[in-house]
Amino acid sequence: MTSGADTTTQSMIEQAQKTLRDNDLGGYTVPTHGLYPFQWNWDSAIVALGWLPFDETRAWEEVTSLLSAQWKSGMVPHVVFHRPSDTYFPGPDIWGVQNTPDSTSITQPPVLASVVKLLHQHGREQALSGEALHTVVQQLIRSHLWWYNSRDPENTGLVVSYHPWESGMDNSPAWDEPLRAVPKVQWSYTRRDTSHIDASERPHKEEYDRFLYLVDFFRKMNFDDTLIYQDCPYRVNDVSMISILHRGTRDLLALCHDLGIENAQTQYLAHRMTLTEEAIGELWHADTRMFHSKDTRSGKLCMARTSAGMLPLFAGLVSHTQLPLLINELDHWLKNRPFALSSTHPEDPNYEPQRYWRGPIWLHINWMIAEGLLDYGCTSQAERIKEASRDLLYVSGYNESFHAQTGARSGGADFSWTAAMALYWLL
Ligand code: 9WN
Repeated sequence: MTSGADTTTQSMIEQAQKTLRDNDLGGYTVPTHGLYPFQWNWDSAIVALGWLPFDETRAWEEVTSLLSAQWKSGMVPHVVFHRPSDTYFPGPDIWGVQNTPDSTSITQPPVLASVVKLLHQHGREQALSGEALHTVVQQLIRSHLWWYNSRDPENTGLVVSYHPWESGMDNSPAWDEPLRAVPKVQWSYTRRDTSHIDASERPHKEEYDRFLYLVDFFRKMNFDDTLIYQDCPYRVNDVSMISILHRGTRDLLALCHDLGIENAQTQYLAHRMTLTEEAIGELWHADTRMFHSKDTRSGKLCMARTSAGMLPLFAGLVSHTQLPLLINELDHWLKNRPFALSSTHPEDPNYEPQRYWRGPIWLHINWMIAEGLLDYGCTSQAERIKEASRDLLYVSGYNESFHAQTGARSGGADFSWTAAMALYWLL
């Protein structure tokens, strides 16, 4: 006889699998229909983990379809426009990239290498192996070499991001200051996001005006990495990007080691990791006792307190002196809050519990922080974040994100990465 709890869990699993199947457009999974009708980079990486427990072949297809859009330079784009749709803005006409398949000209946090390592490690059928697996690993090596060479050409140890969309945390208050230096685009446009979702949950027009200025700028620079590095008005050491890249490189090198791939490229990646380990302290602030992004144009830290500041845990970049201070901050953040972890600290002046990356909770961020906590032996905090994440599923289902105070839906419904986190991590 199955208990009530088992029946509920079973039906949650079925619902999560159905969410992925419904969002499957054949080889790639859209985040949700309408609002996001294309393939997004870090969404697909997370979604591959969700496919893993019930369709391993399909999990690998998510990876290979994303990598099919890799640029000659090695960059894996942030959105791949495999087929047309008019429910999202800006589409391929605005980006002006002419590749096959079509894509945007920027990237997103490179969590893919860590995911590939997990698929290889936990896959029961070894659904991708031999030559095909080697091809994926070579593509990832090229991607990570591109990251370091084109986003940190001066060997500072800290790569830069050129657009809030690259961070995947579009309107985080961390970007308020660096975005102010970006002019507003001069042409008029019609947003599509606010026809799907209430405007109170989305970025403001002033932010979109600047997002679009940058899109134009990349096009005017002919997408040239060197020119963009020199002249981009927005150039930020994004602490989440840096942490995810660092963890990804570590996982990629471990995978290479298992597969017997050791050469000048892997040695070079290992060297780049040491540069990051030496430089990460620049992003630590003694008063807030956490990590922050840095605006490389002004040289100032972005002082908003955001969940990104916990991601160095995922990368193993927190020193033993910083660890107790950071954990103390986390404990305070979690204390007396029914849900966790808000994307912006509730005591930060820019906190808005319903507005996208200024408050709502995102489960893939929780997963990365919890993984990092486990690596550091902080099991009670990891368990607390995991339980709080599970609670959100039971309170309001497979949403894009969750209102930081009520746990209600924030953003789109029937969302792929939340269903994936349920299947891989929570249920
Ligand atoms: C722009 C798809 C993506 C996520 C990002 C999230 C949001 C897009 C948007 O949706 O960004 O890339 O139009 O708001 O911020 O993290 O990958 O789910």
